[in-house]
Amino acid sequence: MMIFLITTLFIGLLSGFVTFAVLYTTVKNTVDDKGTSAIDCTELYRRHVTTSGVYIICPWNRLDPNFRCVQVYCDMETDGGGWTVIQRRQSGKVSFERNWKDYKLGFGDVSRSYWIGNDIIHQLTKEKTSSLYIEITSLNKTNMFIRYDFFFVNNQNNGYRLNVGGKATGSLEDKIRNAPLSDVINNARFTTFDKDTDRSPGNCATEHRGGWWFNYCHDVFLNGLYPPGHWHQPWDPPFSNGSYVSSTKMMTRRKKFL
Ligand SMILES: [Ca+2]
Repeated sequence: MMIFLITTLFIGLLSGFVTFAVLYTTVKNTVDDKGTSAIDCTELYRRHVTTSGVYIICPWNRLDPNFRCVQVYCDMETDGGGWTVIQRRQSGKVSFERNWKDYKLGFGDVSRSYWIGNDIIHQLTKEKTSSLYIEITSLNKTNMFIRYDFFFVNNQNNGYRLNVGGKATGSLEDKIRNAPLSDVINNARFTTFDKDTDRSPGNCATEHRGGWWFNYCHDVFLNGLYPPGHWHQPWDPPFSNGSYVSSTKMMTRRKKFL
């Protein structure tokens, strides 16, 4: 009996140690010496972290009751680097057909496909000095992109309202602002299947199977059903449906970086 107890205790301690060692190694590999308290990837870049990958950022002030740290993907190469990736699709393994709470807090796998969380997007953009970069890669590996000089997402009380502004540059047309009136999604609030804030009599998130900033409904929608599902108008034109979309990426960077 005694030997059994000692063996059980030993195995317990060993597995605890292994778990700790794995966690420690994972975290250690994703953060450099100064990286633990960076508020975003822009700050990490300023600290000379120039390799794209998964890092830990803490977007809230330590005194803020909402303070928490999260793993994110930092793009340190595109357009000068320093970008915090807020949305990424690389396969259909992660479903984007999610409720309000999931979109609020974030979901998915930061090294592949994920949504960073609307609270975090607000936190990253609330200084109102951020820009937005969107990239869509087609099946034949052509990258198309657009960069908005201004990007701000409101807080939850204001429905996570989307606001892009300033100059838009890139190979994609500005379909967030320049779409038929009922499809303009700039200034739209966020809608999920369990929270309808769009102007359609139905629910655009239910109809198109993903949460997003909808009007009635959209010409831009990066959270639709990943192929081979029917993904309606990811970025129309040129992507009137998702069958030629291979991957997408949305990311933000504070202007102070420049
Ligand atoms: Ca509606």
